[in-house]
Amino acid sequence: LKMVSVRKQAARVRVGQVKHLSGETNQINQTRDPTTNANQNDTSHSTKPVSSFYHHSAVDIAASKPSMRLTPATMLYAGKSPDRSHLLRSAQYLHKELPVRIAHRIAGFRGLPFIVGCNPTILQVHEMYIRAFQLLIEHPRITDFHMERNYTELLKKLLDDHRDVVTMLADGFRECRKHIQNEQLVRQFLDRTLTSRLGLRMLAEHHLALHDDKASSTGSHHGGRRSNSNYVGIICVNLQLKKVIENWADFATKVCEHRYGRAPAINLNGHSGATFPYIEQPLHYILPEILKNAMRATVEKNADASTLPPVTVTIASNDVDFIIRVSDRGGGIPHQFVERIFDYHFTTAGVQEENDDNYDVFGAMVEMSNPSPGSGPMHGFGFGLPTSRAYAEYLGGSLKVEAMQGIGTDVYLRLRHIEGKHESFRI
Ligand code: ADP
Ligand code: K
Ligand code: MG
Repeated sequence: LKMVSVRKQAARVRVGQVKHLSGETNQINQTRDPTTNANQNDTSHSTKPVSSFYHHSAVDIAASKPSMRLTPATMLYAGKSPDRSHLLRSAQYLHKELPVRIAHRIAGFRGLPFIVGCNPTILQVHEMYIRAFQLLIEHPRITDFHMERNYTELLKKLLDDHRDVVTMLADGFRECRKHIQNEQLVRQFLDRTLTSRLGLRMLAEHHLALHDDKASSTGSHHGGRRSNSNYVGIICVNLQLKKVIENWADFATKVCEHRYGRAPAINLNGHSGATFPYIEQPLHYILPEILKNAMRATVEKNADASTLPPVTVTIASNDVDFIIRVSDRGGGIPHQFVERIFDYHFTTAGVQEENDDNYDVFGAMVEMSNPSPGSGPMHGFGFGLPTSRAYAEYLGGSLKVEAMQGIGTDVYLRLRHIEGKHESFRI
């Protein structure tokens, strides 16, 4: 009982903290909250104070419900109908599902140790989740296409508002790490929050993309990247893995050249003709991180050599999964670090890197569809490997690193096929 009341007290203090941070004395008015630009021009939704949701039973009720994760196959087959009713059904599913998932995340923030939950940056993200929850549950049920349009606009806005969440969490946890003894706690919270975010964004983007499918099939042109017959929502029905890898190899090469003045070649072999249905999004996160790591190690290890040994990417695809191996000759990973490379924030990047003006967590990750080489960082946040592994595992796969100290490193990314022999993953 004592524990419970301590928790309650802590929660109350936290509410006070939010009020303080947002500069309001009585309540946080979402349209005037200076700590975030969310909802600033939004007049269509109620202006209930965020703080009211700290005691709101709606969060608890939603958090007690299980999440309904979809298989990509379900998304694929539910993704087309001539009368566009699939758009309604998709929105109705999200309308039910998103608040549940967000409530789970809010419960995660509430469960953080007090000293961590108080961190201003983490508190700000916590607040963004509450705000999103509020907007989503207050949206009326979706019964017609007009409502569906409204809802889609809301999704777009939320995707945009939450764009920097990973950066903010990385900053926040870095700031309060000195107070945390329990590494496992950080890992668990970030793994869950980041993978849940990946799932949420994939679902929301899938819904938005279903609209685009329609637009392109009626003849409007589409930036050239998506050829409409290739996609159902975010699912590419015949993904050419080699092409995706090549694109990110180009990107990583440019980042590497920008940082070091040169970059190793990247060779591709194995099943380079493999084509299958898959979702590109997670690859857009994982591939640049692995490739940048391999290139960095290669350049730094061979600083005095006139030629750089190439990075070799090997593809294997079978009826269960596909595997991408990235091999470099960057000297491997020193024994004393091997256990730590998957810790969030662990990096061997120097202090100098941190003072770099380009220091910005995920140049590549945030702007995945529109990367701007040279603006993203080569390394330095220590998020590349843990985030990539969490994403791979979320999708029923794995990420393994095998270092040959003195020679180089092999990274194995294994992902399950959408329509493979084994049970599919769920989003
Ligand atoms: P960051 O790249 O920001 O340092 P990562 O999580 O991507 O963070 O990697 C963590 C650390 O693991 C790196 O700082 C580096 O020391 C080590 N590492 C990762 N990949 C390789 C590799 N291919 N070769 C050697 N060391 C590596
Ligand atoms: K790391
Ligand atoms: Mg990295």
